[in-house]
This record gives sequence, structure tokens and C-alpha cells, in this order.
Amino acid sequence: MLLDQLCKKTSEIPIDDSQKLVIFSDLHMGKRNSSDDFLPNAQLFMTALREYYLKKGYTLVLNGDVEELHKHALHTIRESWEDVYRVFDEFYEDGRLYKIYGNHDSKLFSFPDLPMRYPLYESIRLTYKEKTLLIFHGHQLSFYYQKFNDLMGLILRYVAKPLRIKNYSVAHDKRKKYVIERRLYEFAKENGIVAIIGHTHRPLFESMSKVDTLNYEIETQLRRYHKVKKSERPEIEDKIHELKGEIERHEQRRGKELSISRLYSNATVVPCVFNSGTVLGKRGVTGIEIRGGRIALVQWFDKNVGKKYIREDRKNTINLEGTDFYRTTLKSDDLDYIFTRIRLLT
Ligand SMILES: [Mn+2]
Repeated sequence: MLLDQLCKKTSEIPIDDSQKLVIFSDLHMGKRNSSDDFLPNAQLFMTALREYYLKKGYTLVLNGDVEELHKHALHTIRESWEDVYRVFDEFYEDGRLYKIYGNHDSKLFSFPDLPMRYPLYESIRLTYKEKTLLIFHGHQLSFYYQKFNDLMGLILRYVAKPLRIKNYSVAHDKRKKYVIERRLYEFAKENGIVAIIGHTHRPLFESMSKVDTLNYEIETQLRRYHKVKKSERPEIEDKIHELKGEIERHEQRRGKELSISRLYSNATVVPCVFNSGTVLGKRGVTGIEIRGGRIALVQWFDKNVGKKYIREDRKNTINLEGTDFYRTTLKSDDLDYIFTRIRLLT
């Protein structure tokens, strides 16, 4: 199976508690005009990289779909975003950059002879205390991609572009997203590894989406309800009401989503699938950090766009000094705990 091959041929990078890594994916950089999806969060993203991750000694992992090569030539993108590439260069020159390709920036799909600015990886494999964290873009999980892998270059250059077929390979379709997540879940579970992808633009932490996490929190509150004093119950009722409201608002925006964990009881979902989300989020940039034996899903946002985080969760949110930009930790956990759960639940 393709995924087994991917896992075997990947070079191994041992990590310990002293290393710091940050993973971002799906920038889809274009030519810096109003139709460039990267533009709205570009300043936020670039500042977070330069003023936070670079200074703090993080290794940067760009997990695919960095350049939007389906729509633009590479030299156009590079010229348009030279300032961002200079930040990538700084990571690279310090030996702290891994660039992985996705379906939108694979050199095979566009121009095989392109001069690469950085080495390009299909995946990287981190080992932490002999456990594996496999990082790859995720398009390899789509049936369409596997079946037509060899043809894709041709389709792209000679069919899709002239006919202006849009997003034929972007996993925005709910069903496709679900198939990808589901396949990855089975694969990671079977092999007892943590898998970290991008591609679907949907952040996942421990195999759970945002809605899964909210549902899980409701469950927890419900279980508490009968154990606490009567006087404490109204507070729990309010909390449940609030969580339900948040799920409803989320589903109004995005529609109902299929999810890995719904098929199981939430308590036994194996925490083996992670997704860094996207740099292009309407509410900011999401990414995954690995540091000091912990893994975290974080979000960077501009206070003029995402004020609610500051209000709700002050202790997990920090301001980047001298800017309107904030970083908030949405979820975090110990790697030891995650791998123990994976081992005991599979
Ligand atoms: Mn992709």
C-alpha cells in the first residue's frame, strides 16, 4: 500500500525534548493580488515566522501546497512573495527548514526541470522515544490521486488548465475529506503511529475536529451533572447551553461534517490523526507545534479579526509584542500520553 511505502522510504529525524518544531500547510501562495488566497493572512504568517518561531529556535516544517502552481508559474510566485521566501531562507540557512510537497506544488506536476530553492520531501518521519510521527501532505490518501498519479501531470497541464477546471483535487468536499481522514485513521491506528497531514484544511487534534471536541466536552459536563451539588447545576446547564450554541454556529457556517470519532464512542477514539489546518483560515492561521515532549494545535490571529479568544481564554493566549497579532493554544497534550493511549486502545 502506498502509505506503507511512504512510511518506509522516509528519512528518519530523531527528536527529543530539547527540539522545537512548528508545522504549517496549505499556503497556496499566488501572485499577491486580490485573488491570491494567501494575501489576507500573509502579514500575520510572515510576522509569526520571523518574530516568533525563527527567534525562538523552532524548525519550520512546510507541509505541502506552499505554492499555488496550478494557477501560476513558480517564478511569478517567488517574485511576488520574495519577502516571505527570505524568511524561509533564514530557517533553511540555519538547517531548520523542511519543505514537503502537496498536490498543488509538486514539481512533477508542473515543470520537472525547475530549480529548487530548498530540498523537497514527500514526507518526514520524526522519532520520539522510538515512536513515530509521520508528517506528509495527505493528498496521497485520495483514491483519485492514487489511481491517476501518473496521469495527473498531463491532466493538469493540458486539460485542467485550459478548461479552467477548479479545485478538482482540493479536498474541500465533505465526503472526500471524510474518506481521507478515515483512511489515515485506519493506517495510523494499525501501525501505532501519529500521522500529521494538511490538505483538507480542517484542523484535527487526536483524531478529533472542533465539533468532536465540543461534543466531548458536553458529554463530560453531562456526566458531572448528577455528581455535583444541586447549587452547582445551573452553572453546568449554562455551560452545556453555551457549547451547544457553539456547535450550532459552527454548523451554520460550515454545514454538518462527517467525522472519524462519531463512529466510535468518543472515549475510545485513538488519538493518532492530526491536521495542522491551513494558513488561509478566515479567523487566522492554524499550525501544530511540537516542543518539550508536547504537541499543540495553535492559532495565530489578528486581534481586529478574532477578539473573542482574548476574552475567553486569556491564559492560553499571548500577544506578539509590538503587534496586533496573538497566538492561542487551542489544544495540547503530552506525546507520552498520546502514544500510551494509542498502544492501549489498539
Ligand atoms: Mn492539497
